[in-house]
Amino acid sequence: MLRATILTALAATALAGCTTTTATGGTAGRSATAPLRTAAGADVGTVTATEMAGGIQVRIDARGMPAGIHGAHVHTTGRCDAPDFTTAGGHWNPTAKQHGTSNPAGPHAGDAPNLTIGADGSGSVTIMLPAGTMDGLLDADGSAFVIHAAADDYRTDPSGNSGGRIACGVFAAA
Ligand SMILES: [Cu+2]
Repeated sequence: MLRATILTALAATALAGCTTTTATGGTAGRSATAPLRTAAGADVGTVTATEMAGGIQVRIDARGMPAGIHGAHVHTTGRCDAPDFTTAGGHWNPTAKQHGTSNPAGPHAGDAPNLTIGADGSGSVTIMLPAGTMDGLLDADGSAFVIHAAADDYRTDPSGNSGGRIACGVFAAA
């Protein structure tokens, strides 16, 4: 009986510790990375997410991609099964909004500005996801970063008319 009481007390202490850490922002600075791969398995870059005071900063470093403007988003499930990456699910949307920063009912937490790929096939951008948290990004079913074939119009629900999914990466704690 005494032993059970002590264990219960220890468990309560551990839970309180977690809560305190989150409430005080003690988790700031945690990061996660997602290796971007095409349907054929080619390595086409890396996405790095870092928790900050104003949300999650996401840096996309892409290479070996078709030149042009591409929609780019955090998707809700950490699975990137070729060839179409539909297993990544829809956009990360814990607050049940519609798609796009130009949509009055938006945006999704996972919505991000378009990625511009140059003539050499590479492109980089650093963005901020103000509604993002690392606990949400790395929840039980994880999350993935997806690059699309076409530009995101920032307005059309659910995916901004950004076309097929040409690269995908699953976030893992770094
Ligand atoms: Cu997307």
